[in-house]
Amino acid sequence: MSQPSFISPDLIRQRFSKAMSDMYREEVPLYGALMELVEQTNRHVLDNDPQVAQQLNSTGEIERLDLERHGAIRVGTAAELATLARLFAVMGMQPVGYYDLTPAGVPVHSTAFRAVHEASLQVSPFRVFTSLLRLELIEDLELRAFAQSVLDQRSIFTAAALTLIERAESQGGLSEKEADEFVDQALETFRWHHSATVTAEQYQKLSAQHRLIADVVAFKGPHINHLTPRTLDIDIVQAQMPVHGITPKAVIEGPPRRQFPILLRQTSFKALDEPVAFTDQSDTRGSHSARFGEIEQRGAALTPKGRALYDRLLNAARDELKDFPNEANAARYNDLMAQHFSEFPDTYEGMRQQELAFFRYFVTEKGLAAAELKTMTLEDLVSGGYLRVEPLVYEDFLPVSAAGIFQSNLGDAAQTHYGVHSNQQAFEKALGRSTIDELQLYAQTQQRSIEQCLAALGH
Ligand code: OOG
Ligand code: NI
Repeated sequence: MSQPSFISPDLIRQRFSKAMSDMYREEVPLYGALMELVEQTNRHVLDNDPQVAQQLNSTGEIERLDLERHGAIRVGTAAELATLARLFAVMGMQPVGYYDLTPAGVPVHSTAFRAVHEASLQVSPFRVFTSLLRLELIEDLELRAFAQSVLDQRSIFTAAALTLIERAESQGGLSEKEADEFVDQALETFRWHHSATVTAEQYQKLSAQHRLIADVVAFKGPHINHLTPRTLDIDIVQAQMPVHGITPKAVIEGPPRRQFPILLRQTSFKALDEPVAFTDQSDTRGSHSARFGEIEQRGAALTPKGRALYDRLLNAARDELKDFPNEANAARYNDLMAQHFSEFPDTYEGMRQQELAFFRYFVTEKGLAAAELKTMTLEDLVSGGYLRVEPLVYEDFLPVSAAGIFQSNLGDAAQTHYGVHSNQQAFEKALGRSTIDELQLYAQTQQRSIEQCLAALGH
């Protein structure tokens, strides 16, 4: 029997990401407006900033830029999370990182499903920030039991999606035709539903406990709540949003503006009020707000040392602000961030020398032409111009930023204080596997690139 030919998981992910974007553009017209603004901004930056254009060209990132986006979903049970992990695995996406959102008063913990190898990321960097509701944080036991029973009754995957997941697992992949069907079926899990699964009164009770609990429990599935394009200049987009009738949140999350971007900067517009029908209503006279718009700018991935410095400076600025950033203190927050972050070197070479960021190494023309380089160290090769470096792009999320994004959509009233904290073990038990440490992935990519360069130079 001939070997069946399977389509690569990377291509399934690429197709799925496109299908998701098409679906969301139809569901949320403002998403289309935001995409246009981001495209215009990116074109403007590429035309006017030769350094950025050159960097994106030389790393190949230019090819993924227009495809690049992340989505976010929230699920209610361990079984849902575990099956999602299997669904994402069909598309080559693994759970990377653990994010605890309870310090921000949001009763979830999360991971990001994404591709893990640089070659796969190049085909499609699509990621999904996935949160699991922590029902144990609902203090009202009756309400907790009610939420659990509603969640236990729903099935968020189509029968065909489940069959195709099993087939992919047992065959070791999917054929072209199966992959197309898988994309169609998987998409159904993330679709918006105008009809809720609870009565208006039940919804109110869940929502009064926490708006996020209502969002997870009262609907048929984990509707995608935003899909975020990557911009090359988030400050331009932030300033342009109001011109396009879109109101951004008060501050951009993440590091301040810099010459050489690091990690991740994000901003969003507030969730829309959307009509829904509760089970005791015949029409969509109710309303629910969950879906919002977000944009982000990605910069260099930081080493553990760089990340510790980032966390220290961010905390120092926030401590000095003495409050969550908001409309009233936004200008002061931006000043404090700029002051504190002046300590973080703002050149790639400075970050590399101090081992604050991860890099990818490339052999230069000069390196290829040179004969005897065997005795040179990596540093000699870089300073001699035989190798050049580009930063590795940060592929993950930031817990403080994620908290800010959650909060701007839930309203400040939603800042609950939870006594419990992170519980990665419980999360991984629900997930059915451990999460991958993102720092190791960057270290491996950097190491592979060094080894490839040294091999190419005959070391
Ligand atoms: C996720 C919020 C976090 C990000 O990019 O950090 C987030 C959610 O609201 O479900 O999207
Ligand atoms: Ni997001």
